[in-house]
Amino acid sequence: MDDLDLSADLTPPLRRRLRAARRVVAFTGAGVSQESGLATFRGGREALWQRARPEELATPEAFVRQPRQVWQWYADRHRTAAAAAPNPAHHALVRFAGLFPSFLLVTQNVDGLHQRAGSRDVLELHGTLRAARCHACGRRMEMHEALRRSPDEPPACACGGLFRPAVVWFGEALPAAVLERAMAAAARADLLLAVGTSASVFPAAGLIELAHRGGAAVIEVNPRPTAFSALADLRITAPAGVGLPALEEEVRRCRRAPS
Ligand code: BV8
Ligand code: ZN
Repeated sequence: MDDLDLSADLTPPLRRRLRAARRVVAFTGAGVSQESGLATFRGGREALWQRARPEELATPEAFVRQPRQVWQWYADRHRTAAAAAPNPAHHALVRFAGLFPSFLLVTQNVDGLHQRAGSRDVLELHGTLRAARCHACGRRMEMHEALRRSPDEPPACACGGLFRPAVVWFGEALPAAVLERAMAAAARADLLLAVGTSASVFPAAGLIELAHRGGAAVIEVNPRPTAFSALADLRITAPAGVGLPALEEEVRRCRRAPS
């Protein structure tokens, strides 16, 4: 599937909303990095969780119980993310930022590909794989430095604690300021793009409902349905690397048209 023609999918009311939209939020999940070769968490054959269940690896309890295994899983994901390249979906989102007066990219991903594609001011709700932090005192270090020092087990901190990836695990609170900013933007948005997310993890997934309740148009870009598909004003059932450039084409057409 190369070019996708969405012209028949956009109703006149939706076109009017796209033309008038001023405040836009893009909310992304693992699916936006799938075409970069990174495994998603659920669904696909290669899904990360099929090899290991979330509670086994992405929780503080797992880290305390089996620090080496958790560290090695993230070391592996850091290596694959560092070797991956942003795909057309990431690049399209960089261009989207220039189409509206206000645009905010909120991601659940920890792979840093949005930033490497050139997106600025990315809100990382679930932290980042590019940094490590001490599980006891919070001291931070670049992940590549932590892995250089200790590829097979978590490096020890001067405080006696162990370094862990600076991601948010299940049962851990999301960074409060980041979540508040994302929620405030979603509640005021005219348009929310939900791209490549199963919308199955909270409180992040709550952003979609929040935007919808605030009156935003919701566009979902995902080859498969999700729990929030019913809220969507438009569902683009295609890979994000195909669907987003096609949507960008329609948005440019709507916003060039005389108001
Ligand atoms: C919290 C970071 C409370 C690490 C992740 C019991 C105890 C505590 C909490 C809970 C509990 N039970 C439930 C909860 C809430 C829990 C939760 O939501 N659980 C779920 C499973 C029900 N949430 C939490 O624990 C959160 N914290 O509640 O703390 C608290 C409050 C105050 C004080 C203390 C505590 C923390 C949640 C964050 C967990 N961390 N990751 C890491 O990455 O390893 S979650 C993990 O799943 C990823 O971050 C990911 O972002 C997230 C969601 O997954 P998606 O990104 O959506 O990816 P997924 O694979 O699911 O879907 C991919 C989609 O893409 C699919 O729909 C597919 O169709 C589509 N796709 C595929 N290819 C493409 C595509 N789309 C487009 N193009 C393609 N090419
Ligand atoms: Zn420490």
